[in-house]
Amino acid sequence: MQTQTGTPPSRTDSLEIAIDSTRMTSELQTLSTFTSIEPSSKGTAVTRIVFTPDDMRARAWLKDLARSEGLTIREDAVGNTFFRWVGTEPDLSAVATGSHIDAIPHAGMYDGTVGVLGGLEAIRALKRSGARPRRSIELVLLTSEEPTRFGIGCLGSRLISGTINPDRADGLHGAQRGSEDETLAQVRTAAGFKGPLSTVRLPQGHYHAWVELHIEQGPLLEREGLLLGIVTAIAAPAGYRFTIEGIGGHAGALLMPDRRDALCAAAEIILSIESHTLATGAIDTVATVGICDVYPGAVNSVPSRVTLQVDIRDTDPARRESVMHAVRRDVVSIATCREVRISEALVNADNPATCSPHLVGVIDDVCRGDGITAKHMVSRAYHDSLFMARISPIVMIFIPCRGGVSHRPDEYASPADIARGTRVLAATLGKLASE
Ligand code: HGY
Ligand code: MN
Ligand code: MN
Repeated sequence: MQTQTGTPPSRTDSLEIAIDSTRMTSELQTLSTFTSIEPSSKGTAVTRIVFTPDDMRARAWLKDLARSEGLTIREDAVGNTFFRWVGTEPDLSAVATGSHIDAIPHAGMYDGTVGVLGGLEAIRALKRSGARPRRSIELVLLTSEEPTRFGIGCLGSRLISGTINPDRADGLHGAQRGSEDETLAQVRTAAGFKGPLSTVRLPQGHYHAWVELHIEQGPLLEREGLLLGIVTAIAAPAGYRFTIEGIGGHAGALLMPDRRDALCAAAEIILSIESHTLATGAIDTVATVGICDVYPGAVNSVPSRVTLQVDIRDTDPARRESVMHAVRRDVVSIATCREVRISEALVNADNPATCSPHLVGVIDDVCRGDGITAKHMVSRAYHDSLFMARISPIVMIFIPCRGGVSHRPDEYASPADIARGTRVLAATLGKLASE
């Protein structure tokens, strides 16, 4: 059977794996409609926050697709959903693939979804090829990869890997303005996911291997004219929340010498973060202040309280910490000079992950067989794989995305690149499931 993409199907151990690219393109398009569609001149903007009606409709649609493929379905207490193709030796540890379908506000339609629908199509392609895997192959939809709703990313895979305390997770409050009163416990229960979060945990060795397909979310593959990336390491993210408390007042009557302007102090902190990050001279050290909440937020009122949410990442956690130490020294002097109170709260500080050399080698072999020159590379975006690495050997497959753009409506990956990545994924899963 020839693949619809017109490119030769991948061969693995005499199986002919053909990807139905037309169907994948249509399914990605359908999945992108489960959103509050914002008019955007730059492509299909997607907003799909975890446990919202859009997310729940998308999950239901996906479960229908999986059911029609004869996969068994299990949902855990936080909504991680496991679609399993049972192998001929079901007691063996399974081979897993998966990603997320939640999307940050005004995002694109490929981040995460390529890994979920790619995993489903990889299973379908293996079934069509006549493969009879020894090990079960499991597609996993992971809950809340994005930090939008509860302020910390990868909640589902953190709970699977025991990287977050279940009680702390259940007690997380809404991180979006106006949602501070809701907790994860309330929201997940209302969405139908009940039971203690401690039951989400999976043991070391639960999976034989974990392989995630994802868009690169960076420009390197396209810039170097390469068609596929094999991730060898995932950078370590950390999140901090700074609260600056000054004295508010009338924008006209409160004279400058009497001011304790919280936003001006916050501005100095933001620039301190940027300058100390640049001062490392390391391209792998990145920092962002993506949220700045100003209270009371009136044009004619001096800001009395500001909350900054900081996202800082590095392949080297010690270097990441050195940036924060330098920022803290500045924070002390900013607080003193401006007579404001500045407090810091840790959201998360994670270690990087190294991908399994064996799994990297398996994908190298598949790519050689397909005549694909693959690039070994670091992922600076974090992914659920970062936490699945705590319980399983992992690897990621990257496909190019136009201009390296992601987390924007104009995020784009071509049907040919998606089909190629899916075919390599299918061949890899087929090989691993016969180990
Ligand atoms: O922020 C990240 O790296 C991921 O896309 N959530
Ligand atoms: Mn993302
Ligand atoms: Mn993602």
